[in-house]
Amino acid sequence: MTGVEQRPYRAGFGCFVGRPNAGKSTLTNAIVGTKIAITSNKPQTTRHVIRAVLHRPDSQLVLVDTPGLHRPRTLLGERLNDLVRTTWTEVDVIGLCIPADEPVGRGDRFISGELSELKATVLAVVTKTDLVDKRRLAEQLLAVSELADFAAVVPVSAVSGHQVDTLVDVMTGYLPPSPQLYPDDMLTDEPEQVLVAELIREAALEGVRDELPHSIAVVVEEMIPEGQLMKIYADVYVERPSQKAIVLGHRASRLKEVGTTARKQIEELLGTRVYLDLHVRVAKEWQRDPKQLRKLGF
Ligand SMILES: Nc1nc2c(ncn2[C@@H]2O[C@H](COP(=O)(O)OP(=O)(O)OP(=O)(O)O)[C@@H](O)[C@H]2O)c(=O)[nH]1
Ligand SMILES: [Mg+2]
Repeated sequence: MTGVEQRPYRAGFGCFVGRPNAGKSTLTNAIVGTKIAITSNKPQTTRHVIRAVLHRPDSQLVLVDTPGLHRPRTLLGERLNDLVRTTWTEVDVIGLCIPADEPVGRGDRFISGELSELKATVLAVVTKTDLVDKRRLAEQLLAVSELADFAAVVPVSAVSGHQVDTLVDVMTGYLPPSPQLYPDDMLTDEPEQVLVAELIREAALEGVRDELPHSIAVVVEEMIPEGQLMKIYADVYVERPSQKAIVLGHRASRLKEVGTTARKQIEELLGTRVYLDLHVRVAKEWQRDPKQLRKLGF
């Protein structure tokens, strides 16, 4: 024996859960080092289950980004919560995300109660530590650790990068010994059309308020490569004509801005020049309509 311990290769699934806006998607992106999930300061930004893969020489951590768990008010809300709960039963390690700058609340208690029933290892992640001072952080760590019997409590900032590697080390430690699950170069199994639609939705969420963020859905109808150019045709759905007017803006000026912002992001993602054609359409009350939900991919 040389005294050097041979560590087995580990691979498995992890996910972050927590209230809407807790910072789950931002943290997922920070860990894999690429923008895979879109983020915004509006609650309930994430609507799909997105897998993002972190490759290390001795491990593979597959992070499943899920929507925030919330009290559903629509059929869409119910579907999203179902997605979250299904994911919980399929992962090895779960990080319950609680922002450092908000008091531990009923929502957090409710979620941590549900998690205690699962077979996965549950740890607490105190997010957005860059927003508070040391004293406040210490208080929050204490409050969070009193919530449940967590395997660990890890403070982290996805924005400054503070402790992101530590969190990965801790999560990886709870993965089972296993062969590699995804090929070396695979960052996500999300189809390109969906990633593109999400980048458009992220741009469309910028600057809109109240109910409107929830009413926006985006579907990429076509992506046609033409030489060095990718032509993309996409529909932006809203629920009412009045919302369509807001999304368009005066003489379609707002939609133009959305298109410009999204196009830059898509060009970065695809590594080609992009021509982006956006149409705004009304799909009446789609969040409550099973047929329309299916059409929009839920
Ligand atoms: N200052 C700071 N802001 C953060 C950090 N992480 C996330 N945020 C911000 O918090 C907001 C919500 O982040 P998201 O990652 O979209 O949150 P989420 O939990 O995925 O939200 P849902 O998908 O709606 O459930 C965004 O405005 C982020 O920029 C952080 O570490 N520091
Ligand atoms: Mg999210």
